[in-house]
Amino acid sequence: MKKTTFLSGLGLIVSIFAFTSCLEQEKPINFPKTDLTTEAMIPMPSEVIATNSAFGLDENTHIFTSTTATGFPEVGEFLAEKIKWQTTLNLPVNNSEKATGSRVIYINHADDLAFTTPEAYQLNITQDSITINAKSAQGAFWGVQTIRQIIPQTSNDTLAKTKMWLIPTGQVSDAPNFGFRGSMLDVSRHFFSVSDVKKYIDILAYYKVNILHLHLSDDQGWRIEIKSWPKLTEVGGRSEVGGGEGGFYTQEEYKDLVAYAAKHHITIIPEIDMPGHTNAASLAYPFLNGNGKKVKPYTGIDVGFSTFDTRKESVYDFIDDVIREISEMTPGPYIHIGGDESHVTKKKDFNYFIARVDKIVSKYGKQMIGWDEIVHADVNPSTIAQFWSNEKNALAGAEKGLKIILSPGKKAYLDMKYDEDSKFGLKWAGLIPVDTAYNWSPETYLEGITKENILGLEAPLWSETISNMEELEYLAFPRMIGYAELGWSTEENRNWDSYKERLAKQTPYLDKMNVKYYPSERIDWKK
Ligand code: TNX
Repeated sequence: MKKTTFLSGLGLIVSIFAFTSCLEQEKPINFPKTDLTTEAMIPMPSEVIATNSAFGLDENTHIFTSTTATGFPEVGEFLAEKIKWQTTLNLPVNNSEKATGSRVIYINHADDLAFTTPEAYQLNITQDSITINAKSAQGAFWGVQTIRQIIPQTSNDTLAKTKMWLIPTGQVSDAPNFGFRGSMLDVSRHFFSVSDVKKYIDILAYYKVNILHLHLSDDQGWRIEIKSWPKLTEVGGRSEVGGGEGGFYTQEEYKDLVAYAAKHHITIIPEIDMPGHTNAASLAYPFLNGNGKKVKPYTGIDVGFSTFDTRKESVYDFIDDVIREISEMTPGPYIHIGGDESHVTKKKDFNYFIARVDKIVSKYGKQMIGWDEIVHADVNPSTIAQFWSNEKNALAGAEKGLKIILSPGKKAYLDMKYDEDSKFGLKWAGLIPVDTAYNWSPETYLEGITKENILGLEAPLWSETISNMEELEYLAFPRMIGYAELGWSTEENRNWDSYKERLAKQTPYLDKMNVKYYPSERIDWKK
């Protein structure tokens, strides 16, 4: 272990004395041999060293955190909550009065470590203590996920008087390969409730995903309340694919989702797709429409027929209001403005439109993201292009110096069927079985694009064919777990044979979360 400052704050020091004196009175336990390197951790950490003994997590274990560093006590509370869920143990957090136990988990702010990114963490597990060192609460939070993944399912009831969950000892040093690791949910084609999205966030966080992009508007429905334009949700929110009732998030609900994501160290990226994919907005306010046709409600799944009128000033006033209200509710740095498949917008109008919207997004202090079609417009150098299908666009974007998010349809589209028999999904980009989803490298996928050009990786889940959580989970899992590893682990730490073994052992977690994942036959699921 490198030199660290474990002990921050007098309270922590006092409590450790209390623990040490208790420790002396306890009989040594003969722990069975363990091997931290063979634990089913996903994503695979950068470095794992096993020391072959165990930390006995039991009712006498206490959690302490740095108390002055922002967010650390909350990370401690989060760990306590999840340990309770996993084991029923009710562990005190930063409570030295209750400190009668023998084992401690420290979540420690370690500023002096040469962590390369705020998301890095180190984990040191001995028989007596587990220490997470991190320079930010986010790093500590990812360290907590690693701990959760190595707590065994069952306790060992023969070693001591109390039930003990034996955590293998050793060290983990870990940092993400990409700082942007995301998933997207299309809540427009079919609406998904706040509680559905929260469940998705829970699972993403467990696998260290840090971005959730919400596709909030499309031809079939507008899903976010905009106070200055109320008909967007009153009229535009009342439909979805197949004729269902639709729905939308009030601003309060959206803020609640953003806060829930933040508690899980996940940034929400809101997307308002334009100038195409705008039938629902134009249905609410017909002056926006630029395709020359009468606007009617749309519940089909074809794309490319709608457009805003890009040459009308009032359209930009409308967009200014929408971006302002959304920016005010979104603490994250990004606003996604869509830009895909605007097949009925003339090229020069499209580029004019994107450049104007780019300026509006900057005006509200945000960084714009658009689908790869936006790269030909005159945009800010900090604007980001999301590659989904057109490699030339991605290259042109990179040549301009724009960062690229990789979401290649053929590899990373969660809405593609696994195989011909898949119950849900589309197949325009091909079939994507679990191994195809995993076996590619973001670093080298696009010729001419290097790691420096890449912001990160995102796997989108479009919802034309799914309308409830069970169907969502069928398409998202297990593939999303593989994308989490592709985003976090370096190329030398990724390997299908190792991954498929570790994936097979995710069943206790997925089952306990009641996730209806697709039980691919390519995985030897552990029951
Ligand atoms: C293409 S990907 C779209 C979406 C569809 C998706 C279905 C992208 C930027 N546009 O509008 O939902 O295919 O797979």
